[in-house]
Amino acid sequence: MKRLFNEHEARKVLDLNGNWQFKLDSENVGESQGWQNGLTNGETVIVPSCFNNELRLLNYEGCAWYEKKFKTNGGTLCFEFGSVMTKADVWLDGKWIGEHYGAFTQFELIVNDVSAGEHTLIVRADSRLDALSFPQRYTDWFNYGGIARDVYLNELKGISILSNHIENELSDDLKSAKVNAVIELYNANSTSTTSNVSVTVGDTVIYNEAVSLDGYEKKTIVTPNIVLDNIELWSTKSPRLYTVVAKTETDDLIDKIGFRKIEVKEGNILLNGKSIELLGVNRHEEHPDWGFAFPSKLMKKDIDLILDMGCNTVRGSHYPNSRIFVDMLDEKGILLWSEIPMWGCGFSEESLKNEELMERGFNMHKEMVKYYYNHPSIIIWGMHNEIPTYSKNSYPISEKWSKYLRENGGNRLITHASCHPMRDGDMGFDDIICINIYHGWYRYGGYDGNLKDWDKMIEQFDARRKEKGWEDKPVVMSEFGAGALAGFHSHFDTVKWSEEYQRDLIEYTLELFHKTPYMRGTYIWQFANIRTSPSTDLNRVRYFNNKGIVDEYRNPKAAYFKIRELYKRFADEEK
Ligand code: ADA
Repeated sequence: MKRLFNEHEARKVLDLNGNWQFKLDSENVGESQGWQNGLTNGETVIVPSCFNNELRLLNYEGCAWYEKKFKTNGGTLCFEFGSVMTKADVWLDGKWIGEHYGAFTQFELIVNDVSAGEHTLIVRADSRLDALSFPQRYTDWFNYGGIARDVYLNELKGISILSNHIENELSDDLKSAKVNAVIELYNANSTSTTSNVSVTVGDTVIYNEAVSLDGYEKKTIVTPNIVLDNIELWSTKSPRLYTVVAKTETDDLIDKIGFRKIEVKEGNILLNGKSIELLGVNRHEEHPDWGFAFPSKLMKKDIDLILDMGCNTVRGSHYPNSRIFVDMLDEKGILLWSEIPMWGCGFSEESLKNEELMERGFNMHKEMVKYYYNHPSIIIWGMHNEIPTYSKNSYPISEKWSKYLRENGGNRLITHASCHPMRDGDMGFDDIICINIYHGWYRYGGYDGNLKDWDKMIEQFDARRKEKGWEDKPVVMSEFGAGALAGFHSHFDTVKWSEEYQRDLIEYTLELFHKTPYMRGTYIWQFANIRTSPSTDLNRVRYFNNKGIVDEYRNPKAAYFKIRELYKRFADEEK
């Protein structure tokens, strides 16, 4: 996949990005008309991209077909897709080779015994949202479609490495780490094969053994624990990364890891044993000109702005972000909250009882853990956002998912973002309690609709958490904010949509949360304006969610400078 470094030196990888043939299928008739055998009268588009950024397709939701011709040496091929929005079906030379559901995680399809020469790869991307989709039809971001992240072709030879997780546990004094690898292997030969398999972390070989697999067999090996002494920790101030190289006689996989410990103690969040206040923003990986096919240069710019504002963390709302973006966070020492696209209001109480739908969500968690496991920057797994957690239907889901993430997700804090703090039934499963509320912007029942509502809420929630015995769980304000139309100013601090109103609301709330002893972090909603969907009834002004601290072209609004002042002061106070 596209990373900040090459994942392979030994393996032959072909870049399948660039020109593809493209054809719209608004009636979904392509398969019955044989488009899987080849597209006629297609037009040329660039992959990766979202089709909604093509002329005339601004609001299109539905199927679109893509075709790419490529040459290969043949043998066993592994097609690697960074993200197809939302359902993908893939054909090779007219033969269906697999499918994938879910817009924001990568997937691979392996095909054996392919002849050398030219071949045709066809992808149908279906962006429709329905009762079984994540998110559901009703959502607050634009539902872009297409092949939004990179596509690569890997030629697999002999025993190949599909994935490699490095599990690690730090000693109490944080000076050494117990490490082992969980390596997923695949034999690309049709006959039984033996190969040496080795794993190196930094300069230390932690595994080096011969392994045998039957023809086309998949096998996962868990290597014994090795203790690494004198390790350097990964932290926000000194994000030390170690290179991990897994090798067989015919293949390799390179990755980076960091050693760090995240935990909660007596209501505090501790990174490497030291209390940290999370100073963050929510960020969608979206831009009106590229949709979710977000260019790496812009990721770098977002990170520069986020650091300039004094943030030490980002919430990847509301889905797994590109791996290369997470690499950048690893490198810069910025903490990340990663979650699946289970967006609130869209999910009804009834939908939580739909087993097929919930199985999809569970699978998305498994994929998120699979691909993002090694990134040290990810300190939080978010289960879901604003679903009806007051209903008994969400309880078994949060119970199952939190258990899975705790047992399989490495050293991370588990949470969900709740907009029902006073009646949420699932907070007991969380390591940190996360609250989304917009007092001063939206009006909530039982509140007056002004800034003073915050003080009342803080008092009420304090009483609830004490009554429930949740004093040890730090509370983080995971969403709050106000809309502002860039360039709209007012002398009156009561004029909503002005830059001043947004700035003053954020100043008020940040100061208040910072001085509230049980609160240990803030994620302002949101970093940049985003496009929203005209087909939902949210009726967003300009069809944008305008709560960005920067506008959609990354120009700062007045709040930007206030946040920079406050976050820098808060960070200094922590020292
Ligand atoms: C919710 C939601 C966000 C956004 C926000 C808003 O909290 O989680 O995605 O929609 O509200 O702007 O109202």
